[in-house]
Parts: sequence; C-alpha cells; structure tokens
Amino acid sequence: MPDAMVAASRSEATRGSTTQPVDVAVVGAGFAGLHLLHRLRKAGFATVVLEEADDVGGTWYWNRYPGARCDIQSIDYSYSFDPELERAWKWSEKYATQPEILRYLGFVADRYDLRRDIRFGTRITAATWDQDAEHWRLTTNHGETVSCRTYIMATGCLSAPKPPEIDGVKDFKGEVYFTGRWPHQEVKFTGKRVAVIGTGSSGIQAIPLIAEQAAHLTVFQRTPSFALPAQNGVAPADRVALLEGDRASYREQARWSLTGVPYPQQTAVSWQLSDAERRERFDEAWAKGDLVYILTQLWADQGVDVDGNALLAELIREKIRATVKDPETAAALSPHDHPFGAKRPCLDSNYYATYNRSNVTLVNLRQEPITSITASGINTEKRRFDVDVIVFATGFDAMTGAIMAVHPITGRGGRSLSEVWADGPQTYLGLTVAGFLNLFMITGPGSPSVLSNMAVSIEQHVDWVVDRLIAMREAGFTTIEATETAQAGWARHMADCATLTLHRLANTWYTGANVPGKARGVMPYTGGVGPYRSICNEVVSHDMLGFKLSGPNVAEQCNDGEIVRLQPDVRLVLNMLADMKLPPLESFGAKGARDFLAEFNAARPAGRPVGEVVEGTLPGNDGPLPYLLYRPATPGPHPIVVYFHGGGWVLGDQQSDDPFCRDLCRRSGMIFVSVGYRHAPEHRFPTAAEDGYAATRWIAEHAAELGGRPGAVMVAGWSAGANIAAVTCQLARDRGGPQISGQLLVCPVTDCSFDRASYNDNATGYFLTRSLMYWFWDLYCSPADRTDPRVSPLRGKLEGLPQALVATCEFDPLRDEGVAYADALAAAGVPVEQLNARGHFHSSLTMVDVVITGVSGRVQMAEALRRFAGLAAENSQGYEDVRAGRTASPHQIASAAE
Ligand code: N01
Repeated sequence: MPDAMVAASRSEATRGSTTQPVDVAVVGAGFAGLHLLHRLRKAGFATVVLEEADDVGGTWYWNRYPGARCDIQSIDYSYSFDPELERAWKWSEKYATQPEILRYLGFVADRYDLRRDIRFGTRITAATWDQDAEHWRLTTNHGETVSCRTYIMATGCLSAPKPPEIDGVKDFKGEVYFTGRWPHQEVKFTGKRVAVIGTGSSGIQAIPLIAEQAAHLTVFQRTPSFALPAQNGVAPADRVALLEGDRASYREQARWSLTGVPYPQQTAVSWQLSDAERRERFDEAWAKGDLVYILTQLWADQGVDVDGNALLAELIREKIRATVKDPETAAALSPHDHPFGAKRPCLDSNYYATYNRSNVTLVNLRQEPITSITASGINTEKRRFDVDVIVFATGFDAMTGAIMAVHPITGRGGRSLSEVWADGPQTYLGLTVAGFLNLFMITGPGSPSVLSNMAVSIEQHVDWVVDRLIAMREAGFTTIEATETAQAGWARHMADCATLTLHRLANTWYTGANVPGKARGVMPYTGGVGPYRSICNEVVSHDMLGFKLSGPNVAEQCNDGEIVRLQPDVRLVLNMLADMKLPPLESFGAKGARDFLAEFNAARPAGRPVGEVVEGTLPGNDGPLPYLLYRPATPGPHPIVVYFHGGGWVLGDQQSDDPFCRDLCRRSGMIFVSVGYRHAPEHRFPTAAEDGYAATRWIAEHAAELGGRPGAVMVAGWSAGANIAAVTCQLARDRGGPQISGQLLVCPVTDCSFDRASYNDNATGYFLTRSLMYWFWDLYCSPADRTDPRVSPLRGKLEGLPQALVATCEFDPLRDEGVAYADALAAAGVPVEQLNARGHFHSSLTMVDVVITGVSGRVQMAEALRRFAGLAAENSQGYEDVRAGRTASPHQIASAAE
C-alpha cells in the first residue's frame, strides 16, 4: 500500500477528516519547493506544498521593494534540471528584476502544473513526529492538519524578517515599509520625506530609486557594505556564448565549481602580482559588474588571507572616494571593519553616486546611534529627523529564522528543534538533524546555500533528498535519521572550513550576529559547492554513512561515522593527487622522483616575500654544501634557525621547502638557513646526519658574519630533515657544541620500527605511503645501521637535549614515531611541546598557501621558536590570532578586523 494510503487509514480514523495524508509535505513554494514538488510527483510520491503566501515565488514573492533584483547573473540563477525549460525561457537582462524572476517562477509552476498541489495561504504552526505511526503531523493556521511520512522545509534562508529592535516603531504615525514584506500595490514616495534604515543588499538596491522620487531621503547607516556596480544590461555575450556553446557542460561545471557559477579556480596570489597588475585585474572586474567574478577571479588569496583581502578592499574604497564628492560621506560609506566578502557584498546601480544628490543625507549611526522612533520621525543621539515614511531594510533572522518560525518542531522523544538548537544550529550536511527522523531542510544551516548560487545548491539538495527517498522506498526503509556522530563530525568539518575563509571575521547575518541573543557561528558551509556535492555523493557510496535507516520488514542499517575527517584543503589536495593517478613515487627511481618533485614544487604558489634571500655555500665535511639564507625584513641581528628540508634523505634540496622557510622566517622574525645536505643513494648513512651537524656547527660559528645573533642557534626540519635536526641536537650535546637552544621537529622520522599503528592506519592514500618510506630507508641506510641513533634518534640518549616542539599529523605514517619521540623527550626531562595536527597529512604544515588550515600550526611553531630564542611572544596579530583559533568571541573578531 503506498505510504499516503497507510497514512490515510491511520490518521483519518484517529484525527478526523481534516487531516490530509500525503507521503511528503513540503513547506515553501519558492525555487526549492517548486523543484521538489516536480521531482517528488514524478517519482510517485503523493506530495503537498504548504505556502504562506498566496502565490509561488518564495523570497521573490515577498521582496518587491524598488530595485529588487538578483545579483547572480540570471543565466546562472535559473533551473537547469530540464533543458526544454531552459530553451523555453529567455531572460531580458543580465540581472533580472524581481517581477521578471517572479514571472519565471510562475511560468515554471504553470509548465509543470504545480499549483494544483500547493495550498496557498497556509502556514505551519507546529510539526510533531509520531514515532508509532512513523509520520509527521503538521498543524496549519487553518486548524487542518497534514500527515506525512517525510517533511521537507524549503523555507529559504532569508525569509523571516528581523524586527528592527528600535524603541518606538509602533508610535510612528507615517507610513512604514519593510523591504522583506513589501506591499503589492505601488508605493509612492513623490514629495515625501523618506528614511531608509539599513544599508545591506536590500537598502543598497532601493536607495537610488527612492532618492529619485522622494523630496528628501535620509539614509541611516550602521555598518557600511562593500558594493560594486552591477553594470546591468543585456547578459554578457561571452557568458551567453559559453552557456549556449555547450549548455550541459556549462551547467556541469557550475555544479562542481566552488560557488555554483562556472569560473575557473584562480591560482595567482597577490604577492606575485605587481601593483599595476593587481589594479588592471581589479579594473577589469569592476567593469564586469559580477560579484562572483570579483570574489573568485582576482587573486587566489583574497578570500582566505587578510593581507590579500586588504589590497582589494582598499581598491574598492578608492572607487568610493572617487565617486562620492563629500569626503566625510565617502569616509562613512567606506567599510573598514570587515574583510571584503566576509559580510555579504552587494551589487548596486548608482548607489554611491546617489549620495551626491542634494536631496540625500547619510546619517552615520556609528557616530550618532538611533535613540528612538517617535510619532513624527527618528531621533539620534545628536539630532531629530522628521519624516513621512520609514523604510526598514534591516534584514532577516537568516538561515534559522524561517525554520524556527514553525514552533514547535517536535522530534523523537518529544525534543523540540528550538531546544536542540539553543546553542546554534546543528545539522548533518545542512539537510538533516539528529533526532528528527524523516525531516529534511533545503539549504539549511550547514549547506553552501547563501555562499553559493542558490539555484545550483537547491537543485543538488533536491536531487539528493528525492533520490534518497526513492532508494529508501526501493529498499523498504521507512525512516532515516542522522546520527549524533555524523552530526558532530559535520560541525567539526564546518568549523574547519570556516577557518579557511574570512567569514568569521565579521559580525554578520552569516554568523547570527545581526539578531540580538542569537547563538554565534558561521552558519553556511564555506567549503564550496563542488566539494559539498562530492561529500554528499560519498555519504551515499559509503552506505549512507552517518545515517540510521529502518523499515518494518528490513534489518536496520547504520554505517555510523564522520564523512570528512581530513581538513577541507587537505581533502582537496589529496583528491587532486588521486585524480592525477600518479604511479608510486618510488617507481620513478631516485632521479625520476627528484625531477618529479622539482616539477611539482614549481607548480606550487611562490612563497611570500621576506627581507632578502641569499644563496651561499658552507664548508661541509667533504666539500662545500649549498645553503639559502632567508632574512626577515625587520632590523637585525636575528636569531638563527638552521633548517633541513624533507625528502626521505633522497629528494629535495635547500630550495624545496622555500615557502615554509619564508613563512616561518616572517612569522618568527628569524633568519632561516636552509642547508643542502647530501642525498642517498649516492651518499648513504650517515652522510646526511654528519652534513647536518657540520653545517650547524659552521653556521653557529659564523652567525655574526651571516648577520645573525651570535650564540646559540636553533635547528628545525621536516620529515627526514626533522630526523637530521633531532640527530644534530644529540651530536651537538655529545661533541661539545655548538650550542642549540631549541629544536623544531615537523613530522620527524625518529625510529626504524614500522609496527606502530600509524604505519598501518595511514599506509596508503595520504601521499607519503608506507612503501615510499621503506624505499627511502632502503636507499639511505642498511638494516644493520638502522638502530644507530644517528638515524633512529629515538634509540639514543635523550637527556640534556634542547627544548623541543614536535609536530605530528593525524594522517601520516610517521605520526606515532613523532609522538613517541616527544613522549620520550619529556620522560627524559626535556621541555617539549606537542602539536598534533588533526585532519592533516604528512605535507600539510609545510604546504604553505595550499593547505591554509596549517596556519595555526605554523603560528604555534613560530611562537615556540621565539620562546627557544628567549624572545617575547609576538603581540596579538589580530587576524592571525583569530586564524589560530585564539579569539574568543565574534565581537573580538570584528574588533581585531578593525
Ligand atoms: O539585510 P542585511 P538585507 N538599526 O542584513 C541594518 C540577500 N539579498 O535585507 O550591518 C540600524 O544585509 C544593518 O546594519 P548592521 C543578500 O544575501 C539579496 O539588505 O547590522 N541599522 C544592515 O545595514 C543579503 O545579504 C539581494 O550594522 C540596522 C541592514 O540593516 C541578504 O539578502 C537583494 C538595524 C540589514 O542588511 C540580506 O540583505 C537583497 C538597527 N536596529 C537581499 N538592524 C540580491 O540582490 C539592522 N540594521 C539578490
């Protein structure tokens, strides 16, 4: 018997004839609800859509204020599920107006005959899960109920307007409008004194048009937004040609892109470009009028790095100053308190120039906050403004507001969603919540949603959910529920993703900061549309990882676990490497592997500038050894760190860890001397160790000549280089110098035993494989020599060694021997700090600017080096501290941004 009929027989009997039994109830008839209805009906599910408005359209039904338009190009902001539909509709402009988008959604509703299953004017007042019946019971404002096995919230992210939180709103005797609930009849401003409160996207779109009509417009601005000219008109020929040239491929690229719009990934970083090159790129982007383009195509670091971002932010502020004639107004309109893109940037038509009009006044609420609204207008701390009309463009209780507006939503065990989300929304994939069986959200918190082209994200969510419902039906499952483990894992992954971007550095509706008392945290998924899609697919291919499925006649299924345990950027790097399907590195032979590594390194972004980089040679035991000296830009003399590169004693050279050396040189303010020690198999054990020791001794003896601080040096290294650094410390202790004040060991080789768990757990799949390590060992050291402390320092005497920081990575075969070395050092009385990098692989911490989530680890390393050198800790670095996860509250975050 179909679900709906089962529901009918149960619920009609128990609850009376006002209950509508369906398989699936969808709330909301916007972009998501319409597509859901179409797909669910086609799949044979009895479906009803419940919509509060009296027509389709969702956000485009409510937001009818003057100037309302989309700000993703219309050719991208469209459904792609039906090529016939695409051919049947042509947008008239690059960015369609609200009426045109509403017409489009009406056209879609008619084309698929959707309205007959939509109950308009219907609001859900409560939703309760009935565990016995395995159904949701939805109560509506009309008193009728709907009984459904699956309940899907397609309520949108920005549909619950936020109250303006200003005293006296009700006292105002003039006209009041909210952009998010604009009346259907035309609002006339002619001859009136109008106030607009709020300068987000809605305000910025409405202000120029209101200014054209009003006798006088006063804009009350609390926080300035970054806005770019939309340069609206016909859709750009190049984009249209791309789409029409190969529609299927264009749409597919959008689905796998980061933002849902098919732009390539930008690789150039800001410091590789000259001022002139950056300006040229910026001017081109400005002329294009395309938010996604400017957010993704200028330089790769602008969305992830405060310095790269600041360059762009300043170019935009320059444009504002060039447009707005009054310098004080221009300054007030120029954002300084958040990175560009961290708060939603806006597209405008004539916004800044509007402030040159004589009938427009900007009131900077940072200098004179609103104190009250009275019968006749608005009072600030300094002035009184009498107005006839107030337009509130004050935004939304975003992402959670519309979901929580259905109150209560009661899940398993009688727990309500508002209880479960009291400290902020928790979801699995932004689609489901543990404890709420058969409840789905489309673009819920935890989905890429508002950080993406919503049309693309919505289609992905709808397809994923409907495909799951079909698969469940085929397998005989009747309930689906996310597990707590999966949900907690998703929260961790979300937090990891959030450390990648700058969104957490601003107080915005993305973080819940715009609603007093709302829990704070970055709510949308910041990891990108394509990665998100691949994760959802992986959930399915791993037997619905993180979901419990049950049904009356089938065994319960639960493959519990976390879907992403790697850091998001590590996952991207490893996926990219896997896609390259490279043969094992060891199969290239030593020369081939060296050539490969050189090529691989050349393709990586260049390291950041330091004061200077000097090439040199030092006398080794058997002839000169090359080195590279990285000097900070600050005045010296600086403490010296002798650095040994990674590469299994076989690969690499003094240059191969260049970005890492530059990064640590900048962060610690120290000279790094990267030594080119000799390699196996040409020079086997103990050459590398002895070269390392000899180089350290020479550098310490010539510290002053090198421009460094005389006295003790420090040693550092990564992988086999960390092995050399550790060994050097033991040799220096035993051979009477040089004096070493600290050792930084990053993923060190410390022992010749291969039976620790990490050698098995991480044997393959994480670039450094177990077999590659075997190969390195074989080339460097015969089995008879391997227990020598000069290659297995864990087997040496550890007492009396310099203090250490030992960094290990979770997904590294060498993890456990690193931990063992740190533990052994501590047991021997050596002060030691451990850094266990969760979700990272062997190369993570040295892949500067590729693995951005390694930043906090590198900050910790630089701090340790400063401590080893007896220097004071660096003062708060603002953003850096935030990135390192040391800033407590979002308010502090925003002030750090200032
Ligand atoms: O809302 P917002 P919105 N006193 O929250 C101010 C999408 N959208 O409706 O920043 C004084 O951005 C508030 O100040 P502050 C888009 O994603 C898209 O404009 O909190 N001011 C802010 O300036 C967008 O981001 C389009 O200090 C108060 C403004 O009101 C999202 O919707 C068009 C205040 C609110 O800005 C929301 O945009 C429109 C108070 N008590 C919207 N309370 C497209 O183009 C709030 N503010 C597709």
